[in-house]
Amino acid sequence: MSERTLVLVKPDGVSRGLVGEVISRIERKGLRLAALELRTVDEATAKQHYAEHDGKSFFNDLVEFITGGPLVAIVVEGTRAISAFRQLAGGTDPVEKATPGTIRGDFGLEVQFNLVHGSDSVESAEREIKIWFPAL
Ligand code: IDP
Repeated sequence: MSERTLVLVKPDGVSRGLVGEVISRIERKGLRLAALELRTVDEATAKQHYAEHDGKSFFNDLVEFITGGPLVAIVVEGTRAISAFRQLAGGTDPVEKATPGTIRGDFGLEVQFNLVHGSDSVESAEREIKIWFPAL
């Protein structure tokens, strides 16, 4: 049951030098990299990616943060890749939800600056991969 998921190493992860750490954990889990690019994203793309959060109190801050510096967009594939990466990432809140041993649990402190994104369902993965890698 091979799946694809869209992973972002967000600008905080890039500026802290954690790209290699994240990729290493993806690879050690047994997942594969299908596409990867360092990119600075424009506001329209960021809003499209986070469309489900439009109208929430943190939406504008989130868009500003995600467009504020280069990020690394990755298509990850493998068996149960969507939930496998969500497990590697840990819960949204790096302190209250993500446990030690996860990316957010090991390296994060604040909800907004939680280092990585991973698609949360097959539908989200398909939608997000189209946004970031339309040629795939
Ligand atoms: P997820 O990234 O774990 O799937 P979502 O609920 O989809 O979490 O939220 C998307 C992103 O929005 C989070 O990763 C985080 O960066 C940011 N975010 C979520 N909730 C808050 C909040 O309450 N304050 C600030 N930022 C938030």
